[in-house]
Amino acid sequence: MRTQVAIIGAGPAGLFLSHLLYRDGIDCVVLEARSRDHIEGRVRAGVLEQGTVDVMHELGLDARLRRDAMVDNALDIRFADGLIHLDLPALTGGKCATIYGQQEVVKDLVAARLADGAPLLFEAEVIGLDGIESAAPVVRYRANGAEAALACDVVAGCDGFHGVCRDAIPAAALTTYDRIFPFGWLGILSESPPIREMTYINHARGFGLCSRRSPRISRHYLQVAVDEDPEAWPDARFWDELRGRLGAGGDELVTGRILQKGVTPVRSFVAAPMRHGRLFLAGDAAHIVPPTGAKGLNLAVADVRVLARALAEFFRTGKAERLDRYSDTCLKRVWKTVRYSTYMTNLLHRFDAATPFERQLQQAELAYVAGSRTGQAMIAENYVGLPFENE
Ligand code: FAS
Ligand code: PHB
Repeated sequence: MRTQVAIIGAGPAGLFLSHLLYRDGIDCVVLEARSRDHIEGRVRAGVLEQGTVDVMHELGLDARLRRDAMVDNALDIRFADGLIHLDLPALTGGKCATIYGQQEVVKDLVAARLADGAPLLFEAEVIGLDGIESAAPVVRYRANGAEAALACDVVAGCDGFHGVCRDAIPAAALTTYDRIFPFGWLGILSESPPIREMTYINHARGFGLCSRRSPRISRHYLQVAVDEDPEAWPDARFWDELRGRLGAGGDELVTGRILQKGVTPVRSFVAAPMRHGRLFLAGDAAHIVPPTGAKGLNLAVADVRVLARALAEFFRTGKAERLDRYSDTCLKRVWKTVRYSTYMTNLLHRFDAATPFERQLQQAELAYVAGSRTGQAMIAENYVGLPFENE
């Protein structure tokens, strides 16, 4: 097979890129290692920035989102000394966040790609990239028990943190930055109505988060040990601990059947540059941000928005200036997002190794935000999403 752009991975990065390129008349093939059911069943992120919603609207893919999504006009932070209520539109000149599960986004983008009759191969695992430093790279993959090759002009590495694309870049050409936090998030999806507001919790026993997916489905998280076994958390234990960490807000909590439970590590990782020859990394293949900022999916969209524009220029005019600026442009927003996600992670979690001084500092930061419109506006403008970078 041959195409202009080989996209590795059908997560948000790969799927959004495929639609942006298709709209611009650029041939691309998406190779996804897992099955359609698997990728559409993966419960992950849920908060969409306005920029992400705008891209879905631009692509004409937001019909279900407009029907089913919830709008977040506020954000609550509960801590020992009280409640910080962030009125998002008032703090950001009218902006808000949209709640719509990542798996719903994936379903919408997969359905549209298949409806276009555009190539999206499931259970097609990429096993190697050849010639990424040449003008004619080749992607080797395994499908239906046989090996195959896809010749292309450009490879988009959208295969997530555990994919193969980042490793195809020579170690000497890559600088990585890593911070692994000493805890994980135990997340559940439950058949229960969400509490009134998206609520972050700083509690002596650890962080908690009460989120939502719809008026009937909630998404809640508890800070746990990094190697916590989800099976050590029967439903009753999860609900009791979350109610305890909610404190005064606990009486709002309605329990229900838990549909999914899992532990996610909390880490920051950045690989730079996000490009090597004709290979361009996007999304989790290039960076991981702590889920505290609800940014992973949104950052993936921001990357491929830049990449799609650069590829459109390249294929239309042969000019590579935007492609040459791709990594620097994306990394500006990546590092600002790592900053915000790290700030919120440090603000809200229990750090066992924290000194008494550091614990006082954390409580003082919360007290400052509680009394400062400036401090609240910083959180709000990041939560709803920073402006896209001008490439
Ligand atoms: P993804 O990992 O989504 O997609 C990569 C795709 O590439 C996958 O479908 C994979 O199967 C495929 N692939 C991998 N190797 C391949 C190969 N060799 N050949 C072909 N295909 C291959 N973010 C938030 O904002 N909030 C959250 O609450 C949150 N929770 C998360 C929970 C978990 C368990 C995880 C892992 C991540 C979570 N994230 C969260 C981050 C998440 O939403 C990512 O940021 C988002 O999925 C990034 O999208 P992609 O870059 O497309 O990567
Ligand atoms: C979610 O709903 O999955 C969610 C919300 C806010 C976060 C992280 C995850 O900061």
